[in-house]
Amino acid sequence: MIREINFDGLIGPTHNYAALSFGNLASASNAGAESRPREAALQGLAKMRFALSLGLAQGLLLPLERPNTRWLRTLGFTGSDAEVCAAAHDDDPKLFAQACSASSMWTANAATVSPAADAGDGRTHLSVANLSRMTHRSIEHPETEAQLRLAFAHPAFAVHSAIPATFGDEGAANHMRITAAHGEPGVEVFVYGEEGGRFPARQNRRASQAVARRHGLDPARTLFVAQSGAAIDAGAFHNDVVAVANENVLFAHELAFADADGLKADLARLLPGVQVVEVPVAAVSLDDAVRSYLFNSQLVTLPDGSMALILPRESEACVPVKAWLDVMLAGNGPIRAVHFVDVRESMRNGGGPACLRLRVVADPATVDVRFLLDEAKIDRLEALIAANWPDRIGVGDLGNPALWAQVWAARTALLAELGF
Ligand code: SUG
Repeated sequence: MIREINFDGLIGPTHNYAALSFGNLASASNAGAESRPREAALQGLAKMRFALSLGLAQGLLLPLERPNTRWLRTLGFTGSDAEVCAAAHDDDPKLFAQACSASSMWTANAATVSPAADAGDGRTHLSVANLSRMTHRSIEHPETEAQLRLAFAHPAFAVHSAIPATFGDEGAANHMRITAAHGEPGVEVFVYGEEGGRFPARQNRRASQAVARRHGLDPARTLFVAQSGAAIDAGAFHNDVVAVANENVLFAHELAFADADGLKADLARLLPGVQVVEVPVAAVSLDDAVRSYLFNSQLVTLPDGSMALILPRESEACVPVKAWLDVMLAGNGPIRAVHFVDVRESMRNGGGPACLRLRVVADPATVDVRFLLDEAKIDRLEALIAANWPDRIGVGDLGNPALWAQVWAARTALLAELGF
């Protein structure tokens, strides 16, 4: 049966706060804070467990190998893995922090996915994102690609390598799909940023166009729309910080797009049943939207056909956002329930519930079962994380050889547990 599967990134044992993402306000403001990798991974798993309890299909992607000695070797460091790490840390602590980042947890940036119903050849297409605008993220794509080729090896899928780094591509975080139902043909909306503001625009229009071309999308049902400069300047480094779509519903901030009226008119023309739930700036400022991550929520269709939002707790704590949600629930719009989850460790690096998952519309029977989750597997993963993930990492700890040994062993234990 075709359904939406959420593949969450299992939060890796090197999760830390190194302030690597310029333009991501949470990442910058937590520079140097002590992280809790074990807590972070358990929070992520609790979210996955909650999604399962709602009757949704849930998968996972694995943390990448960090510290990334393969990358450091390409930069001239030599010797054993520990020698490579020690030399890199001594020579260039910032570079070494980039090699240590657990940023692959944010799988909304792993790839852009076009379901089979939209693609010319009837296959589900995944284009691995190059993430070339941030050094620590630009090193994810080779391992991400290897993993996606395993998970989606079935002929129902086509996995494409990252496009050339010249054009920044940040994956599904800048892509939305509006459709009557997940398995039906949809309108794909690619959102890009224009340079010239105070922060980098991470998604390039030509990257989006290349992905659409490679996926064989119908140009008449594909839209390319610009993010508003005001949203990027307020810290919306990806479109999914100010908008999210699910089936026929687009949930967005009034200032998310450069031309919101044009987008709404195009959607109404292409999919007459579309419903736009727009939050006015008068109710929630862009600053509050970015601080609370209201739109970085998972908008999901439950088995009874109704829609619910899975939001970060920070949305509940933000007074104007909570007030707006209460008014929304009292009305008769398409979103009928809200649930708050604790993903604080990820949030402090700018990653909310939606950043942590990659949506793939497919038949779960065509996915490598090692990447799919059930309650029993979550139990086993929780025990493994409790036993192997570091409790805390301060930025000063990244140079500690005992930490490298612990995190490599933790990942090896994870791969063995999952049968890799
Ligand atoms: O790319 N943060 C990530 C957060 C990604 C969120 N994803 C989506 N919006 N879909 C980023 O900026 C911070 C890492 C650090 O500073 O240590 C970081 O990479």
